[in-house]
Amino acid sequence: MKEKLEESKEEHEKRMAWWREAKFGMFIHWGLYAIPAGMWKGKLIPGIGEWIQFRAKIPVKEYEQLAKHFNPVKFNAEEWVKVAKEAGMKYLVITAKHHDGFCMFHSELTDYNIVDATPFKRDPMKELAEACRKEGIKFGFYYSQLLDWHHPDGAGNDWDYDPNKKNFTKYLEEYVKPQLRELLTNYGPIAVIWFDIYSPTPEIARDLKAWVRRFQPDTIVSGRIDPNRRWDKGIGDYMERGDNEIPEHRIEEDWETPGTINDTWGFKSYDHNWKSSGVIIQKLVDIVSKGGNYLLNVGPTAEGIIPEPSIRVLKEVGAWLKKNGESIYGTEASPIITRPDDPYKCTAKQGKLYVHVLAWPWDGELEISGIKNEVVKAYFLADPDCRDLKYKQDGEEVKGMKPLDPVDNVVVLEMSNEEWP
Ligand code: H79
Repeated sequence: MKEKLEESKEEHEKRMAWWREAKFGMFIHWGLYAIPAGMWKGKLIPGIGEWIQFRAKIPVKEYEQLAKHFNPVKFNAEEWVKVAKEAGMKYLVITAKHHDGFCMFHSELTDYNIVDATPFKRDPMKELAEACRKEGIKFGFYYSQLLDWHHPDGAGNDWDYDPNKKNFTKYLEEYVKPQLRELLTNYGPIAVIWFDIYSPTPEIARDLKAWVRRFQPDTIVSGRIDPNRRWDKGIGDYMERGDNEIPEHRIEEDWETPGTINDTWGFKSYDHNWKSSGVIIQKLVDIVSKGGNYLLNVGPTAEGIIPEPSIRVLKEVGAWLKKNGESIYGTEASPIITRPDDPYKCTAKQGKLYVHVLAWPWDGELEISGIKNEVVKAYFLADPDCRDLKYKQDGEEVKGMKPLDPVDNVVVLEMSNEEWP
């Protein structure tokens, strides 16, 4: 392997600074799979929508035909980025190439890309990169480095190609790397390259990471570049949890949970299992209280529309964040250990503990323990007047507070000095 990489802790810390502040990002899964949208030849294909080619074992020659029908005339980059911005999301990661191998960007390496193979002929990644820059949203690419069901040497498709005849090194050196070079040189600053499951060996993972660094040293590389499914950071810049998986406890390292609003990443016409905004807010709080980031997915249609139920949820989350964002952005994980059945979760900044009360106790009085400092004021974050909440402090216990909001009442406890938390 040719690429070598040595870098200091300072370089790493500097690279991660915006990401640690951001907490909440938009994931976008968009590709040819949005056309069948979970149905093939009249049959419902179970599972996540972007896996349809695999699940239905659709031959490349047939699946390729979808490109001729991909014409998302309703796509509007600025509208999408505004949806993310209004939701309070600070970064956006979109599928440049998913496992089906279709390139949603203009590539010189293959004609199997949105500019050369579709009637649409535009490069939506260019438009999104530009819109993100305008709106101050960080922009990143998802890139499937292992699985490619279209490329004869990519992994995963053994219904068209004989696995014994595949040359993965050739795919990597002559296809993946040049494509990464395109993504890292043609679209301005790239905040994240989101590699998915998993590089075949640690050597390949390190080589790919160094390859990314060569073009944009500030680009954050996702944890799934690592072949080990272990949860420690490993080769990427941060730890990526499993899809929709939230750890039980606080984790000291940087980590992220990618999540869906319904049960699919790529659009499926009949997946109506939408989580409510309340559930999404509580997941965001849970993740941030444990020190993580939440990368929440939308799966736009083949016309280029983000499904209306997603938009509604995101608007409601954004409205909550407008009032309560101080308790999310730039916060630290909870200094108090909470158990899954505790009615509250915490985030913190110097001198302030944000107590997210997810379910106000039935008797109507909140009790918080483990407060290792004197509380001098308590109020609801959502209250513009910061009116005093009545409480009693008894050692490490603070009790007697009554609720305001049905979903998450953020109570701010201001400390007498900034030594804790
Ligand atoms: O991009 C999204 C997924 O497509 C991708 N990661 C997120 C962010 C992903 N790649 N692999 N996986 C998820 C694991 C996939 C497992 C399954 Fe299946 C795919 C379960 C059902 C379909 C494997 C193939 C087991 C059954 C069929």
